[in-house]
Amino acid sequence: MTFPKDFIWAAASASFQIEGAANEDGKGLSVWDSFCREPGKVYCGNTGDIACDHYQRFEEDCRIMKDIGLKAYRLSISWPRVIPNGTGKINEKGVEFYDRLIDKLLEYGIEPWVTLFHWDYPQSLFEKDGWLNPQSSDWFAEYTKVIVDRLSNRVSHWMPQNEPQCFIDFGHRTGYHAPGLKLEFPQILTAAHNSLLAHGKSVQIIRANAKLKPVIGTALVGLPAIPTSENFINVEVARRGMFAVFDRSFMNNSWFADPVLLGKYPADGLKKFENEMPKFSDEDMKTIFQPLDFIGLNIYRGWKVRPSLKTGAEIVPETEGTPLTTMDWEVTPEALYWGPKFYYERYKLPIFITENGMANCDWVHADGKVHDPQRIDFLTKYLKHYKRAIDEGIPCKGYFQWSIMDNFEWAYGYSRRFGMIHIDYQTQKRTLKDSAYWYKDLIASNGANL
Ligand code: IFM
Repeated sequence: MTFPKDFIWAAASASFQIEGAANEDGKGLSVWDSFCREPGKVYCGNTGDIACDHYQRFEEDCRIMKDIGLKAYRLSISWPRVIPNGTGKINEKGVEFYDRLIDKLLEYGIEPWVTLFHWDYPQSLFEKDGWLNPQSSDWFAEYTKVIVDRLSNRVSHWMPQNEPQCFIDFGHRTGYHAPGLKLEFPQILTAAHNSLLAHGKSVQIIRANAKLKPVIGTALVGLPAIPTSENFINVEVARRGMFAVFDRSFMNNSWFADPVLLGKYPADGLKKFENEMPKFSDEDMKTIFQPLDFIGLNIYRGWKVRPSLKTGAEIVPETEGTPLTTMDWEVTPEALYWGPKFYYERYKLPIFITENGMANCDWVHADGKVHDPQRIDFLTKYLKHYKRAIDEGIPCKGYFQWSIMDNFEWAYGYSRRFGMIHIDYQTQKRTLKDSAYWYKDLIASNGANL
C-alpha cells in the first residue's frame, strides 16, 4: 500500500515543549513560565526551563530528523522569545535562533512548517488582559508581521494558531492550562472571538507580506465521530453529530472551524449562546474568513456515536477493557478515516494530519534500546485508516507524527512520553525508539511497509 508520491511524511513539536532556555538571550516570560511556578498546576512542579534543551541541541535534533528521513518538520515560534513584551521591541537573538534552526532544516532537505502560536502567550500581554483585550488581534498581527518579514524568504507553510479549542477552553474555562483562568462564559466567548480575529488578521498579514508564496492552514483539534456501523443512518448521525455544538465547552469541531472556513459561527452554537455572545459585526466575520490552503487536524482519538431517539445522536460509552494510551485516551484508529472524510466533505480543502501519535510507557531497556511496540501498532493502525480515506479520494496530503521527541506535556509535565526519540531529562541523551526506526523504514518505502 504505497501512499501518493508527493505525500509528506513528517513530525511535529512546539517551542515551549522542547526548547528550554526559558530565560536565555533576552527571551520574555510566557504564561506557561508563570503557570509552572504556581503550586499544584503542573505535575511535580515540572517547568519548561530546560525541557529538551532543543535551543542548544537543535543541530543534533535536525540531524536525527534527517536520518529518519522527514520531509517536513512542524515547529512553533515562541512569541516572547522574539518579542519579549509581546509587542514593540524585537529580540534579535531570539529571531536568530529560528534563523539557524530553519537554515539547518533546509540544509537537510526538511521543509519547515511554522505554527505562530502554540500556547506560550507573552506574560506581559496577559497582564493587559490577553485574549480579552480588544487589541489582542492587532498584537497577534504585529507579531505575525515580524516573523513573516524575517522568515518568509525560507518558510512557505504557515499555521497561525495551534488548537484554539485547547488554549481557550483549558486556559480560560477550566483553568487546567495556562493562564489558568476560570472565566464566565460570555468572557470566554469574547476571548475565543478575539483569537479568531487574530487568526484572520494573521492570514491577511502573511498573504500580503510573504516572500515565498504562502501555503496557510489550520491546526485544529479534530474530534471525529465514528459511526457504530456503516449503514446510511449511522453514518449520517455521526456526520451531523460531529459538527454539533453539544455543550458549554469549546471542545467541538465547528466553533472555530466554521468561522474560519465558512465565514459564520455554527447556527446551533449561536442559538445556544445567543444571550452570552459578544457583539460582532459582519466585518469581523469577513476578517476571520480568509482563504486557506489546507485544513490541518490534530487527531488522537474519536468517539463512537449512535442514533438516539431523545437527542438524535449520543456518544457510546467506553466498553470495559478498551485499550488506552498513558493519557488514558482510547485507541480509535478509525478516527483517521472518519475525521478527514467528514472535514473534507464539509470544508472542501486538502487535509493534513498536523498531529497524531500516542503517549506510551517508554523507558530505556536493559539492552540500551527503547522498545515501543504499542506505538508502532498504534501508528500502523491509524495510518491504515488514513490510507483508506486517501483510497476513497479524500485529498489527504501529509502526516505529522506527534512528536519528534518526548517533551513537556503541559499539565502532565514530563510524565507522559509522546516522542519517537526518547529524552533522558537528566543527561539530555537522545535515544531513537524502535518506532523511529520503524518510521524511517516506512518513509523510505512511502508507506508500502504498513
Ligand atoms: O502535546 C500536545 C500538543 O501540544 C498539542 N496537541 C496535543 C498534544 C498531546 O497532548
